[in-house]
Amino acid sequence: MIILTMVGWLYFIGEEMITLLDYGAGNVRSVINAIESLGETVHVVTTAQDIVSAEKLVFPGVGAFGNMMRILNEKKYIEPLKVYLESNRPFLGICLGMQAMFGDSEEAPESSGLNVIQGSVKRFDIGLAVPHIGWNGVNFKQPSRIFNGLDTSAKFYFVHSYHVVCEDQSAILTTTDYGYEFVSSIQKDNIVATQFHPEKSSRAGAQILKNFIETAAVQTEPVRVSEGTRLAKRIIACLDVRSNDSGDLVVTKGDQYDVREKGIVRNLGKPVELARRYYQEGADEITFLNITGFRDFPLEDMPMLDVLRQTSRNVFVPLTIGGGIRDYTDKDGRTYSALEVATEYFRSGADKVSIGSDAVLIAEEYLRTGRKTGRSSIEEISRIYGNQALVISVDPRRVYVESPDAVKHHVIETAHAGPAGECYCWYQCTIKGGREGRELDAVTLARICEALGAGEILLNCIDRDGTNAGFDLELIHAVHQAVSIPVIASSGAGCAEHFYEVFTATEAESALAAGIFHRREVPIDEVKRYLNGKVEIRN
Ligand code: 1PR
Repeated sequence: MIILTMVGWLYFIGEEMITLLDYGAGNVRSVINAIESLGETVHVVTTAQDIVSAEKLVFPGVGAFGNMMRILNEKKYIEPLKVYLESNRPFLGICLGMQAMFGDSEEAPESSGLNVIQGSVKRFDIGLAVPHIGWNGVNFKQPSRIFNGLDTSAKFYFVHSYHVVCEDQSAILTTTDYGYEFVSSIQKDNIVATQFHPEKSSRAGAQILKNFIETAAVQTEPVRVSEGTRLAKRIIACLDVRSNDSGDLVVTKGDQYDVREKGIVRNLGKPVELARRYYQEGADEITFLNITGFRDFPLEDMPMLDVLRQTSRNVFVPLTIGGGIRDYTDKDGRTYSALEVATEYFRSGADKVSIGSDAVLIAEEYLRTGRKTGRSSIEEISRIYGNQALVISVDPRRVYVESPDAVKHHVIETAHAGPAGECYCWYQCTIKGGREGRELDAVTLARICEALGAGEILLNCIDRDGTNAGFDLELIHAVHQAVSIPVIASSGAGCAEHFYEVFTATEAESALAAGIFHRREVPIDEVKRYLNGKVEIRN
């Protein structure tokens, strides 16, 4: 069937498939993978005509609002999108793809949105960590077929600093609570859009995508009116990856960052297989750290990109990758920017990237000059992909001092006295996987990185890494106090009680572990069973 629209666009409705609008920023691979895992074929938009001709259109907005609208304008996709939306064919907007439906956004006041739903986009203004990252629930406000088969306790993965303020009350499908109640999905006839990421929301998200695809499904009434939602504490599995001495890419694990045992790199399994296992056991996120990235340039280390591609085909929770994100000149003199490395990671299936060594050097430069250049990897990546996509991985080591003013760094009083009975310490930043200590403390680093655009801190601790002695609560508390972005507590988990301890004694939004999961000492589902009823988690 061929249809001529009022504004002259021709479209024909042919074989049913899902059309996906990829405007070239961020990770759309996971959306494609999630839809394909349901047995559907995905056609990626390459021309404006593809949008107008689509049967069912999915728009996974990624990155920052201003950049998204600029690219949509440059590609001349705005008019076709409006034509599509007016035609009332099935549409699913995700995250920024939902925000694009509105008139404008505080994130980029100079850019206009599509303005098909009345309202605007505002930054969270709350006393909680922003971005809002993690698994939260929804309060149903109207019937919808999109939530068929899901109960009111389902949680979905959010990662955003801005949310819509929907003036058209009839378009509000769900709300979510984070500091206050905000609109987490909208529905207007066949237009549905969610602030959360169905493609990263495990089985609950797959159900939403299935409901979107099966347009014949009946509307369901909300089972009951929910009484507020709560953000879950996240349990993250971390895979330190490197080539072993035979050149195979393996998951390894350090003991205070020393990954060799009797001179041989520990081999704890294959990255893709382990990631899949952790997903099935209930990990809320998976992090890969390419631990030799500081010396092996990741774009020459293609197996790591392949690990991401393969993992994102079967693992539908967020994937973070770190290691080697920095400017680099190869042996032929070709220069790559940190942004290019990050882009390659995103396009291979990463949802977030993490920067370690380069962040320390950037913060040192900032302290020296007192000004932002706008060109550091932190600023460039967060500008294009949004700060929610950028994690800073910190590798600090405890240094004891006798008094609070013994050094110019951020010193804390500690309950665990040093070897000479010192009651104070600071946390020295290191680079190159702990090999080189710098004159910078972890609290100052975190503060500067937040100011430059980082969205989350992955807080390791060399002293605790691999010890099973529990998280360094003093370090976590000190860094969390200094920033308003979420903090991932890392290093030292030895039992399920340690997770309870870190979530109750500190404000950490999530906790990461490696060794106990790799060695099957305490599986993820056991940690969750222990926390259930004591701490808000995703079941
Ligand atoms: O500096 O940007 O190239 O990034 C390199 C990345 O690799 C950094 O994020 C750095 O943390 C990481 N890394 C470098 N060397 C090592 C090493 O172990 N030799 N791993 C390393 C860091 C620490 C944690 C670990 C937790 C939990 N690994 O990620 O997973 O400590 O372990 P546990 O539960 O067993 O105690 P760049």
